[in-house]
Amino acid sequence: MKYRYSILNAEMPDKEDVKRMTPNKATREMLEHLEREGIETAFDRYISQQPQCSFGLSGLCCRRCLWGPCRLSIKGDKRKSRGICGADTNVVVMGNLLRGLAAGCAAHGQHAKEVIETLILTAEGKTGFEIVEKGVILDLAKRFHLDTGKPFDQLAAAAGKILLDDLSRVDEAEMKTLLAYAPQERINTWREMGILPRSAFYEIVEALHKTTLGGDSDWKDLAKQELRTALAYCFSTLFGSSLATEALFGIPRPRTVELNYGILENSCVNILIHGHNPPLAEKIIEKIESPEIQRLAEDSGAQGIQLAGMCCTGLELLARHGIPSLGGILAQELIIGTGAIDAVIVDMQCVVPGFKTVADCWGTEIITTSQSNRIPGATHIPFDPIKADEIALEVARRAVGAYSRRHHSKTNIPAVKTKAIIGFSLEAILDAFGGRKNLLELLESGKIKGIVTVVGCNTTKVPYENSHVIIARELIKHGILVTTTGCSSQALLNAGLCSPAAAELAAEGLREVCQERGIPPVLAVGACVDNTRTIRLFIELAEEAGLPINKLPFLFSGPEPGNEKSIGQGVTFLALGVSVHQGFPGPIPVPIPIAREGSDCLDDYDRGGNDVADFFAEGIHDLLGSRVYSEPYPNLAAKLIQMHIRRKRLEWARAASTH
Ligand code: BF8
Repeated sequence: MKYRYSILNAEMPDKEDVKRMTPNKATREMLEHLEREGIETAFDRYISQQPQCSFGLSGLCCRRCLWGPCRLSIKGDKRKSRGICGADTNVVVMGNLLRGLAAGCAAHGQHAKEVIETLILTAEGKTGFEIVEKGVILDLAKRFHLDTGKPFDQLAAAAGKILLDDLSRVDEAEMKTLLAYAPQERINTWREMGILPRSAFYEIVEALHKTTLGGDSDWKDLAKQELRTALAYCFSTLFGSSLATEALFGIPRPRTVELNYGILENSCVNILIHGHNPPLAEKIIEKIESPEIQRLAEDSGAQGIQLAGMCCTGLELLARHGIPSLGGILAQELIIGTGAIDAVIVDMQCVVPGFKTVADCWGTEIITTSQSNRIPGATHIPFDPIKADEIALEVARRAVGAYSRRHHSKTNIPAVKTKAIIGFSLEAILDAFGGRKNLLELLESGKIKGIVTVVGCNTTKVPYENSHVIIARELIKHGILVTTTGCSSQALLNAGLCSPAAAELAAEGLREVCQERGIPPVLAVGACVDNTRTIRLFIELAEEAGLPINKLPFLFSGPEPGNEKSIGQGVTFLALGVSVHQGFPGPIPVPIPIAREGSDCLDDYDRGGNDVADFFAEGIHDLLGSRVYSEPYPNLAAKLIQMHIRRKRLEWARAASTH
């Protein structure tokens, strides 16, 4: 590893490290191909940013007001331990973390808003969509204590309005989705701590308000706002998006798929669908199958149309339709760099600006469809749920029309394909294990040692996808079942860990269970908002055990944090009582080492301190029964997680024997 950050006890890779350590052969091939072509990607721009600012990396840079930026130091000159306004390191670190969480909550919040609005308009008969999973609405209606004797469409609209209210309420009231899904023990704990939220949008505003110049200077109160905002994030933006999407487009069921770069076809129109919000994408794939669009493709000389997905819209299409997804956030420039993508249709979030530059090198058509995500030079055809049919047709025509402009001599498609089973919704997981009672018994007997959800983004700060794959592989090797979402799931899918054949890599008990049931030891659960499925699984199992979630052998791991959205994921699980492992750079700050007194060696550091980091590693455990483990190196992280699972199993056995 080339770049060492002694103060953070971390190392970052150069591009050679990435090529050597990334687990997907196709990634390596594409990095080399683009290097030969002289095309720059995020992996190059990351090198040109070295060395990165240590203040920023450790959360000690405050640029919230116009007096700053202030760079706080905890060593050397004492006068620099506070910003110009007098804020100390705790306030700055906690405030930065809270602002990051609020931004992530806003992203998922806008996503939730669009899909919930589509649900309501559909229930009112104003769109060309249908509510295909009626059971989701009936279950919601029961949980929300609606009059289930009412006509279905009225129930659907009423349930949708509650989801929307939980997203945007300003008045003082408790969130109905939270009350409907969270375990009573947690609700009581959160109420006692004073962290029950009003709504996502309200808590975002309050988070920003509290962190303005001269606002809240009590870091412990900011920590409470962090937890409150995370609960709003979870029970509104995640639950709202995931449930409304399930109602509209169906609950995924397991199916076998083939994915990775090799599914692209030189002789077909290749269309990449990218972003997070599936309603328009659902309509587009419907239109792609229409005779008009198929004929258009044929007329331009193509042998067919190959759809592929990326990021979370890709994962939604993969889960429901088996449309292969190709990669996570850092793969977007590489995928376009194959030269085989004729058009990219993007909706919102995780669409990096650099990808347009790569697209321009190949003449790839970019079509943006969200008012929130514009790209200069792209074709913009904005989504409107009421006109979704005509918009989808226009987008499909435009995308297919791009095929005739492709330079066929310039394509480079890595011939790598991977098999996987996908579609493990909560219902599918429970079915696969014969119900929650059976799954709990498998956990209790130790055939399955624990369940860890490995999720989240990619970052250039670690060798691309290496941490996800090493951690998941080590966990299954030690009998721990893994669920996965987001870009992490893409890494694990492409690495073959979501294939039933991966059971061979698992410890004996887990291997037997997977082989008996024909399932993989790593279950691809869906998009990032579908972390709700793992949350609901943990809630179901805790309910079956008659214990709080924090007593069971579960853990959340985010090995390669990147987007601000990932902060809320981790803090949500913490609030639920599930401990969190964060890789590097963790959204939750790690203790900052202090240079040893009298030593002039730059690498001679003590562990140091930081009240905020200590709170997340220790203090929070007394309140919620969970804690944060920070470990950048994946092999060590896997060991740490195994130790956590072992400790939880011992506690569980002790609790059972005293019952
Ligand atoms: O919501 S894992 S980089 S794609 S934020 Fe984005 Fe992170 Fe990927 Fe989907 Ni999630």
